[in-house]
Amino acid sequence: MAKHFHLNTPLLESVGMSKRVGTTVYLKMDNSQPSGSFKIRGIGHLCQQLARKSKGVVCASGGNAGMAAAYAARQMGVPATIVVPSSSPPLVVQRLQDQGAAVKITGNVWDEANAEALRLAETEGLTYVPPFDHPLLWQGHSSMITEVAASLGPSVRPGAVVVSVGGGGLLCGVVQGLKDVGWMDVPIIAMETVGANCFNAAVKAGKVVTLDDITSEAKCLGAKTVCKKAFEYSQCSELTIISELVTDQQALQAIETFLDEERVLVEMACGAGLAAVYSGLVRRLQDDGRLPTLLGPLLVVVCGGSSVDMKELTSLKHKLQT
Ligand code: PLV
Repeated sequence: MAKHFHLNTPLLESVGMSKRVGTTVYLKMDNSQPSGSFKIRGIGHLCQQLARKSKGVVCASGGNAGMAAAYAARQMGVPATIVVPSSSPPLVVQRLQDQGAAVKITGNVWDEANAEALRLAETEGLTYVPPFDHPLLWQGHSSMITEVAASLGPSVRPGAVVVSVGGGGLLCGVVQGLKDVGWMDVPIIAMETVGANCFNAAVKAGKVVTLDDITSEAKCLGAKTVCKKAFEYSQCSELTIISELVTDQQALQAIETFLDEERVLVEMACGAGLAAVYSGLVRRLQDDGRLPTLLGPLLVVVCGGSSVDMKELTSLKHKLQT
């Protein structure tokens, strides 16, 4: 069996983004992972550790954690059941089935699908695969930063890192990776959309809180409660984590600009991160003194995502009227 299920992804310089920010922007292209997103790093690692002899895995997902679990399970010859909320577009269900998974649609948002996945794990004796809240996931995700450090070489370090936050697993993995390579002082810009803002709400409240509902179209950011570890990191004085929000319209515009300029289609969860550059947020943070005026290279994690195609993009444009 392969050592890892994930790939060492390209680190590309973006001319268009660099022009906008006024510093070199590097894109970590995790959209090109097998399964379509960074999720395979952590989930592949977790499945290799916990599901080798499993009679089956079960994962609740907005889509991409499920895609990664289904991919890893197929590689391991283990059956996969993925529970998705009804808010996930039909194309996600199709793609999961194409990956060989049995798909169950339960509840309206991820938290409800997760309750069903936990129930199935219990009653059917399946291995539960969490999408964002587990140390093995964070360890797996941290490989992304180790790869970036190797690509950039010892003389270059990022001025800041941009990530999207759903349940906070990617953020925790990035923090761990930054620690591993000695970049703990590099500021992280943690991006969410309005209406899928559980991390921002926790930072503002000074404690983990649960959102009433997910009203954003970025359904893969749609956990109602951020994981405890991500919140703890936000309170850690050795780290600088800047929590910021964009609107769905800004995330969608970012997807379109990214498609035009980089010729890559990503979903809303990733668009939220890209919007940090395209909406002018990074520049604003510099103007406000929250990031240095002379900023070192900006690292943007292109987390990817399978919940998008041209039809879905058109439907989002219609819904959000951009
Ligand atoms: N998506 C999870 C959680 O959904 C899922 O089930 O697929 N970018 C993309 C493309 C994602 O799919 C996700 C998470 C994130 C970013 C955020 O990662 P997280 O959850 O580790 O903060 C509810």
